[in-house]
Amino acid sequence: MIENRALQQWISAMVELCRPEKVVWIDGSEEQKNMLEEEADSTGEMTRLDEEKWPGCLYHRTAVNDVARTENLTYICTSKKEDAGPTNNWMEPAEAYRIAGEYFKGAMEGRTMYVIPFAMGPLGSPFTKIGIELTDSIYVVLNMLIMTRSGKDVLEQLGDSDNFTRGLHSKADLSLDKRLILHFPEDNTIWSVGSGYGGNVLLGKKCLALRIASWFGRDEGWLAEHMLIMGIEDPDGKIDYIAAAFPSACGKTNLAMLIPPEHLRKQGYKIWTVGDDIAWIRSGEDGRLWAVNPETGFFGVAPGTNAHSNPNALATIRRNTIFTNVLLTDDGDVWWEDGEGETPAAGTAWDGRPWKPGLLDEAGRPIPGAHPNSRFTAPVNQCPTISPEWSNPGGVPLTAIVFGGRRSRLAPLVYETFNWRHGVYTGATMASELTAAQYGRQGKVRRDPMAMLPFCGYNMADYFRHWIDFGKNLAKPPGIFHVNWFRKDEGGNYIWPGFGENLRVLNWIIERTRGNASAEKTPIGFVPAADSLDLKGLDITAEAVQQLFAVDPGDWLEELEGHFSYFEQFGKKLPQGILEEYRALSERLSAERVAIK
Ligand code: OXD
Ligand code: MN
Repeated sequence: MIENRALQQWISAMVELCRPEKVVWIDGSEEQKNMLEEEADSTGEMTRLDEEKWPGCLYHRTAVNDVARTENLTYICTSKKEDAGPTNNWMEPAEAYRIAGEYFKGAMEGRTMYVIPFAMGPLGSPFTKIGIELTDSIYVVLNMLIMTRSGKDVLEQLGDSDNFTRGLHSKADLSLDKRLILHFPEDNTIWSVGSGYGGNVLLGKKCLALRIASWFGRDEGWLAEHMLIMGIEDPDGKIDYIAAAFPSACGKTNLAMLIPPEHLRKQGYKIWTVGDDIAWIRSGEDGRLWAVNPETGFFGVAPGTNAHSNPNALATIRRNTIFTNVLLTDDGDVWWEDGEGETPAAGTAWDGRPWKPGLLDEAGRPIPGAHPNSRFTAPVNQCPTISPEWSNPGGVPLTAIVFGGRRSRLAPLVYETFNWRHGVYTGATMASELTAAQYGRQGKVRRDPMAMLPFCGYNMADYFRHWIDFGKNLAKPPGIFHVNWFRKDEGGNYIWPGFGENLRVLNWIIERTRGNASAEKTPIGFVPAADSLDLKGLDITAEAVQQLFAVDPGDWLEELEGHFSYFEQFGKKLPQGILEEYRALSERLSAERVAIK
């Protein structure tokens, strides 16, 4: 099928290592996809859902010990440890190949090795990177067909070049003690073994489009970011694009597909979805930043997706979608907590056990039918709000970059940073409360710079430096903002209604970049002046609004201690610019505290 020598040699070596029974090339055709779906359904690896309710949809359950990304088993394998930095697990490359090589040895015996040529980014775009994933999982193939541009067009584009990411994946025996997700940026290689969970095994996504791509971005002068991209059309038909970084499961998919509340819809506001998870960003000749979504699918969290939180996601997943670890009913229907429709009387839970409503665990807590990190994989172009520009090889121009976290206290609903470098500092000190997408205690606050903590493929201090340098020569840099939809009052209730109403905040951001919205200066940045944020029709008291925008210098000085201890781990590598921002912020806060006293 192909004449690329580098590709042939690499595949031969991997075949020798993994010893599959046969090798099947994925060509991207509908016929082959149908055959694979048929096969997955007949072996029980996947289950076809009811054709009427869920046309073209399949269901899959992963092993119970394999339901989220395993960050503790994810490594950056560089010759020098300091190139991976203190926030990544590191393994010496030869050692990593040796250990994982043992796990891969004969791991595909009796199985098929699928060869998936895939592109991240539109074919022919200067943004695009090509990868080849070898895998023994049909589930991976069917997901990659949704999430990436895959098949023979990609091989044609690759030609005889050896410039492609070499991805090897085997489920092996799925045991946790033989699971490793290894990145070798110096070799443009990814090895993933012992898992079948999307974030660990769809190698185009987190592994290539973030970890490996961030490494290339540093060397080639661009940014690979954990960001959604969306367009906001105003009543005059002008569309502004923003890219926004939030840690996993903080609602990026919901925001990217937001439905304007009625009064804004009536005025003519519209949302255009470009991407929900990853943005590759380059500077254009016009001095602006341009962003591309390298993916072609959404791999979204199912629980909590309902007609209020995200009607567009519901419309997107009506067909040709793969559901993973949600509840399955006997008649081929799926369901998840905080979703739509009536709770089924019975079904099979994410862990394969019979389930019915009202089941409680030993501690008396409800047993969920769907895993909290259960997912849907759906094609981007089925989204009702998909932007006509989503596949534009040149990307879309960015008006603003938004950072956000899940903070019950401290951070105001929105603030604008003073300039690019202060914006970088704000991104670098982002923090969020943990959710189900990560292992660890839910609710605990962790620092997650630019939402890239689990995804930056090199030393995070060098990443901060790259960000600072990247902004230096931009003639028209986007504004950098911070948002927090999750602030709570003393009673523990969210103050801001969120969801569609977040558009009010995005509008303020855009108006601010146009010089139209007034703001008040605080030590951490500009917050909306009274009456500057449109609150028409919202059931929110003046006192609550005040709480939303409050910046307490005492609390922030405490927060700053957290910044400092976080930065300490980077030692001398921490860029001077970050330290200067830290000092300046500290001085502004101290002065403010004195003024208040
Ligand atoms: C994701 C994640 O799946 O960030 O997108 O974990
Ligand atoms: Mn993500």
